[in-house]
Amino acid sequence: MDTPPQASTRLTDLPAWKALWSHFTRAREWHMRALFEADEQRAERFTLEHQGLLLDYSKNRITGQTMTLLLQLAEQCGLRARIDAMFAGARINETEDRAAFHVALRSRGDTPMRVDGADVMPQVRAVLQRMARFAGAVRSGEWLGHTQQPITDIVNIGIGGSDLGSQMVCEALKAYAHPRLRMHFVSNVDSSQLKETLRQVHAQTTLFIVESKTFTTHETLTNAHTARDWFLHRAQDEAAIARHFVAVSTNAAAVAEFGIDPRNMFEFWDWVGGRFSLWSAIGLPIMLYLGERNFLALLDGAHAMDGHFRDAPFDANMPVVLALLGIWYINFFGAGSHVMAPYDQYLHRLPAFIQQLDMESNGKRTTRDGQLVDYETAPIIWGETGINGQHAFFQLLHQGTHVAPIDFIGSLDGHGSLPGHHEILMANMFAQAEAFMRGRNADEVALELAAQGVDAAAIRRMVPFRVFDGNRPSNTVLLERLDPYRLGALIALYEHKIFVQGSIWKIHSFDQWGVELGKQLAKTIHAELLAHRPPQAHDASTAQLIARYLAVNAQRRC
Ligand code: G6Q
Repeated sequence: MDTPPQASTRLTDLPAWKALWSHFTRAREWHMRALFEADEQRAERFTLEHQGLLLDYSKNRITGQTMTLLLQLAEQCGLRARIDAMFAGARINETEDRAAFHVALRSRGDTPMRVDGADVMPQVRAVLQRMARFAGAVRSGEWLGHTQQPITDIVNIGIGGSDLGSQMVCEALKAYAHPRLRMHFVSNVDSSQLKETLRQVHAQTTLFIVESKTFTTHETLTNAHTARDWFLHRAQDEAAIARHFVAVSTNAAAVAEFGIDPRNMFEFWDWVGGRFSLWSAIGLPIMLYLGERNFLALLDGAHAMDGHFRDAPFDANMPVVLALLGIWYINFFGAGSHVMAPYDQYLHRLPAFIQQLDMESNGKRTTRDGQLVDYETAPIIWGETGINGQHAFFQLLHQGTHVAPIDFIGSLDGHGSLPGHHEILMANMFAQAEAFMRGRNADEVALELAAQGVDAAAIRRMVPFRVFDGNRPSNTVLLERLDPYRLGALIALYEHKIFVQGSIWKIHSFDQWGVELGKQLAKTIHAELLAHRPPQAHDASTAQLIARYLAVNAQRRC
């Protein structure tokens, strides 16, 4: 009997990897049109459904054999053990020596979820209850500002993982929002964002949430200090801060030092990664805007996807299948990017959110045992609402030279849409996916032009420009409707997809040393711009830019 490959074997030495390469030499010749014609059951065979989410992955350059080999790859990479380790609260974020235990945040019921032997669920539930009490008080109008007026505006100050998730969810579920509350998100240290936000709000009726896991992030603390000064200038009373500033952090000492009463701090834990944190107290803006019930439904949806991911066999497992398809294109077809195309205006921040989730998690080139990879890892994630993309960059996707798989995401239930709109929206989504798959060959173009009465010579001239090769892969994810539960499941689907890919690439998906480096470097130059410190040895370009900046600003100060 063959010995099963060890999880430590290099990816490129695995039997399934080699088998996939030989399979690829045939697969790259296939056209999906022919695959559909050859198999009436194809759509059904390559569709999965779970918790109100349907994934149709039939418009991919795959056969059953491709999926079998990809699934073997997952097995040979030790994926099962990786999933078990994540759900067991193991320290899988090894370079930061932490668990990556966001699944505990949405765990429901009484099952203990342990990190280092200790059940984290009592603290998770306690914070959720505090969040719910606070959100309930703000929403009901029981929580008043310092002049006894109810809160009308919430300004979230945070960046990256302490911004994008809450912002994306608040936008996506606006239809569920409290009618009195307006949400604002300030992440950029460019003061124009804060200035424009403060112009729209009143100190008496605004609640600021300062969100930072570390409470050391320069952008966030600068914005928070400026907002505090703005507020104090108007309120003229330090005690009023307690009615208008709350913090979400793991760093209680820094919160207290900033001047926020620790009783107004909502805590989370080091085992929650920034980009996986919207389910924790970092989701406070979501709870405030949408209410406890909707926040819990979001957690429930994610929890249901967690159960599916942990328990479903890999061939019926949505995150695993999505991940493997990505591997197929990135590592074999050489696709360098992946497009997110939501056909739903409410999901307009989803591409940006998934971009961080994926690129910050898997944008790595060192394997978990410290070797450089000899294969590609995370693709560049980009995108925009599909309907806008169609009138902009889809041209390249249809007829350009890059292979970029696309995820189409839409909802079946057009309830709440203005009459006539939803059908047009969804017709476009289905049509685009069909066009990317089928394309339009020279005969079809010629026939169409002839039917329009175009003469033969003109047809010959026009055909090359109007031919679409098709064979461009896409997945379609259909939500029964865009509600908190399905959105929770959708986000968790992508979180797990990314984890599966990271596991196969044998990289650390839960650290982000690239982000840390940027944080450090800016500090040195900042001190130089303030002229607190003589310029360090920089390269000639950086030195020149700093000198030019100093010269202009010195002139302005004179
Ligand atoms: C996310 C990243 C990063 C982080 C921000 C903000 O996974 O670590 O985007 O969320 O740099 O960090 P703080 O929450 O510590 O301010």
